[in-house]
Amino acid sequence: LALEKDLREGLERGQMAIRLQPQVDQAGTVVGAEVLLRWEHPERGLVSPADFVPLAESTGLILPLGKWVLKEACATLRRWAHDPILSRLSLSVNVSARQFHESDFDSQVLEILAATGANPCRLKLELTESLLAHDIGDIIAKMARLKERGVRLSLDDFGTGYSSLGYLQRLPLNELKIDRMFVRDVLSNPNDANIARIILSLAHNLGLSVIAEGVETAGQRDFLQANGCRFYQGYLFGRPVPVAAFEDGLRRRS
Ligand code: G
Ligand code: G
Ligand code: MN
Ligand code: NA
Repeated sequence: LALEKDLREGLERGQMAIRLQPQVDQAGTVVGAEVLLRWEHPERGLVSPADFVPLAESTGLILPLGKWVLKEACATLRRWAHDPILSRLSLSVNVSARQFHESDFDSQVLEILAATGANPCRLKLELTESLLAHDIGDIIAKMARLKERGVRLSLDDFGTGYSSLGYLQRLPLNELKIDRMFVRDVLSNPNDANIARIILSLAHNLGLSVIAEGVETAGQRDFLQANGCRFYQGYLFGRPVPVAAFEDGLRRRS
């Protein structure tokens, strides 16, 4: 497969890059960022992970790729550690199911944290619901080991998958992330509005914080805020940008 070979070479030749998209609190203060992978292909241009993560998953390339993203994120956190503004931020890294189910995934993360010297409390892992369709005891053990060391855990794309409410209670999570599918029409579609409200009340009953993604308008933000949402991500607050641009933006803001 041409794309597979290209992707393997792309990783080896340094064509991977990360973008950071701000995550804000109710006051609009940036509290962190989601790390979004990009492939800067010499001919294809900027390729979205939506177009290569599925291939990377099926070929196993997601394992070195996922490690690379984690290293970049942790190296960035380490670089920020003594900055008065940036040291307060967290970075959220997407973890694919195949990556999480590697038998030593938890050890890999802890090793990267140790090697880079990043503060584990500043690292958040975004796990997808689909990842839960496995031996739940094993999943909980891995999550617990990471959480014990201070790593924060978020359940991404919440509401789109099959997570049973029974499991949800047992998972050592810190945060639920409301999928942008429900945020998009939250003001016009009563069904989506209800789902958003249910997720917020469920999360708060479980003692979890909630971040809404895909927030594009002040109206969406206001609705979510009125229903108890405290953290937001979306074009209203900022697009995914290169790390240097993200840092410059924050220095200008404060
Ligand atoms: O940024 P963008 O909208 O193009 O991302 C498309 C999809 O790719 C999203 O579902 C996002 O979660 C996923 N994605 C972005 N970066 C990573 C990454 O580093 N690892 C994995 N597994 N998925 C990622
Ligand atoms: O699956 P995941 O939640 O990780 O996907 C994150 C993706 O959502 C990123 O690729 C990012 O580019 C995209 N995204 C972020 N903010 C917005 C937004 O406000 N609107 C839309 N349509 N997409 C967004
Ligand atoms: Mn995500
Ligand atoms: Na999502």
